[in-house]
Amino acid sequence: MDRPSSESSGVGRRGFLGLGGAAALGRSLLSHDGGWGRHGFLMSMASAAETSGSGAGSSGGLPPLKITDVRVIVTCPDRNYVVVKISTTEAGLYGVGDATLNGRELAVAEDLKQHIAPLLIGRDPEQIEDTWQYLYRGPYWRGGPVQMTALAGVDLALWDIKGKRAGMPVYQLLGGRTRIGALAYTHASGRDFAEVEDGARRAIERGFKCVRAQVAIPGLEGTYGTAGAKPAEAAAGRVANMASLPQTEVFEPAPYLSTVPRLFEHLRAKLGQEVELLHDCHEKLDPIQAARLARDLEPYHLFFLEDCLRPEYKESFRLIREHSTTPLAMGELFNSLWDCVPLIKEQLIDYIRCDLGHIGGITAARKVAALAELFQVRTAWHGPGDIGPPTHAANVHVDVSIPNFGIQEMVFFPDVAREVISGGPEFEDGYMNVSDTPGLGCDVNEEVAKKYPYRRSYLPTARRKDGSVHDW
Ligand code: CS2
Ligand code: MG
Repeated sequence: MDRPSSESSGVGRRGFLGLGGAAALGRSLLSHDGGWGRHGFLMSMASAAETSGSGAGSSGGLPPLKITDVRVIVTCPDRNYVVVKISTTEAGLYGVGDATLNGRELAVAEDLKQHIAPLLIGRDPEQIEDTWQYLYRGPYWRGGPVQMTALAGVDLALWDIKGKRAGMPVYQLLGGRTRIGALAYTHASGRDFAEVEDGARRAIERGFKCVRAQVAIPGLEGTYGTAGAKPAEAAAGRVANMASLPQTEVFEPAPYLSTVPRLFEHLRAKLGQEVELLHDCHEKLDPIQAARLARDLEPYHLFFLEDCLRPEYKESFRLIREHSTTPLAMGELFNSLWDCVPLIKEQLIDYIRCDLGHIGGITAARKVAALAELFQVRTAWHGPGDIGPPTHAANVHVDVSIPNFGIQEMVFFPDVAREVISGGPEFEDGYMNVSDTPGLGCDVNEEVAKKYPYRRSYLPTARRKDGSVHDW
């Protein structure tokens, strides 16, 4: 079946979208005599070659746009990052996204290079939702952290392009500001309570109003979240700490469950009530253990207790709720929008903390945020050192444009990382903010990136004292 080109039909994909709706579809079908039924039209919708259409584009009379190149930059300035750079037919107009998945960087990079880039060349970069749906549902094998991280990298780059083209920061495209900045938290960790207290005091002096506290558990080597006396941002998996094979940490619930409430008793006694305190369990607990911890922490009024349970056990949050009023947060290991639904609609959590970089980017996050809004759940997007500045920027663009923002985790990137990936949100007096630079506000220097080739690295794994595997 011959497919009329958009030039010959005069009603290309953009023309259809510009007119909008069924009336335009009818007109476009009627404008062809013979040989071009529904299938032909849909082929036309899908055809990369026809995305440009003819005449004026849909963006305020700007000419149509096509994707010309998708570059995947894997670099290790301080730790590994995967950057997606999407170029367009407009000279100098490109978007920068982040597709970093700690420990599986090359899997995402290959997915992007081998499977996704060919699908993007020739597409209209302004059709973000359509591209998201196409990449998510199109391949049949949907979901999973690798594919959703790749999709997030593309999504961020496309929002960046749209913002640059519109001459607006992305938060404006999302509906404009709802707040002056995003309340931020940082990490304080240490070998004992005094070290954690020192870390928290340093954070407070720096302007933070909210601090996540983790302490080493006596008798357990290298407990998660503790990095000696170093501030977390200086120790969060940098190259110097990377092992070429995973390190093994030891975890036992009994000493953990008895130590953590005493840590917060200490911190409240020394720091007072004003500072907001948080704690991350990192999916290590069974339901009844999590319920006990949440109950034991009640007197210390945490901002939230994070990721108590493994991501598979959403219904088990009911048990914690039955026993405690400590606010709960969950979600950094989710990679599907549908993971969020039961927790939100049953109000089993207070904060949804997906990783925008692993759940499909801004297009996914704004749906999660909107669902959460309807159930009085706030956002607390994952903001660790192992996702790159474009994802941190995306976090804050969403944060400052939604009504139900809660809190934003953040890190200070080292200078060497910023040499490669510049821009991103800034911290000031307890809040994160983005500038009014059009797009997401990040850029990548490909030449400098080449100076820092990929280095294989793994997150640690955990075992119980009896040698059996535990969740990290
Ligand atoms: C942590 C992360 O930030 C957090 O809440 O759980 O730092 C986590 O350890 C890493 O993202 C894992 O790579
Ligand atoms: Mg966490």
